Amino acid sequence: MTYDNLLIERDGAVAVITVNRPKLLNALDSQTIDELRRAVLDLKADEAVRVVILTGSGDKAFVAGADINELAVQRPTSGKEHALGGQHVLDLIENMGKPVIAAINGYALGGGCELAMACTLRMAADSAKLGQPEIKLGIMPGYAGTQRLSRLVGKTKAMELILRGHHISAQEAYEIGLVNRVVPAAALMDEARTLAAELAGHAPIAMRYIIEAINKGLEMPFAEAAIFEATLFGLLASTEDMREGTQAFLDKRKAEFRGK
Ligand code: CO8
Repeated sequence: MTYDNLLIERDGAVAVITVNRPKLLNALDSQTIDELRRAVLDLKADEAVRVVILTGSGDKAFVAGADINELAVQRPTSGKEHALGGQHVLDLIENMGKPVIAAINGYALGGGCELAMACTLRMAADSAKLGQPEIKLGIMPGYAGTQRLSRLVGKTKAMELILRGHHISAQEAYEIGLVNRVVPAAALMDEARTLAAELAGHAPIAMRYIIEAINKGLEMPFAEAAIFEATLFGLLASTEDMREGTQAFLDKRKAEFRGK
């Protein structure tokens, strides 16, 4: 599959998607959103890929938002279609069934912050800046940022970040629970690859069900979510990986998970 605005690299069980429009700080135009959709579906279907890293090209930006050149000429109907199209792609990322690590190497603003929030885990360079500055353009988040940000950091912080539209540092993002970890900028990709390698050694079906239990379960009443969890737990008992994992512990050896 070929892409104009993405770079895809495969290294064993880990794939790296790089949004590659550095002159526009990796802003997401419709074509890039569609390329992301195709890349995510391709990597989801590829059983050899167990973990994905998502990052931006260059050292200045992860993604500086939706492409404002397109936003400037949108009409009500096309605006809604753009927002729904982007939401669909972010849903695909969130529910890909494999951990997706956002390696936030610079500005993650607007649609860029929304993209990072759809990822399973977020690691930020200490130089990164995050925010939802849409209000300054007379608009609001459209890739479900009002919802994901409130769920990740709580209503109080989300209201302030989205209404003020200011940028926050990676350290502040860590303190409010928006990112999992802050690392020196020069070490970001090495750290992301180390985490990806760790996760790639885990049982893929168990990881898929954990992501599903947390994502879907958070939208359910607690008691139903707990039953959903128990059902997925039960399903794991049918996997070779469960037998391998438990037997390896008893044999005092390292488990080799095959995703079966
Ligand atoms: N879209 C288009 N072009 C952009 C964008 C963007 N989001 N961000 C930066 N660029 C361009 C600049 O215009 C500039 O282009 P040129 O060199 O041709 O003048 C180039 O990238 C470099 O940017 P700057 O010169 O501005 O670099 P600075 O270091 O001075 O500033 C900033 C960096 C602070 C990141 C600044 O570029 C900025 O504020 N960018 C805009 C950030 C923003 O507002 N993002 C939110 C956009 S709205 C959004 O994401 C909504 C999502 C939901 C949409 C749903 C429907 C589609």
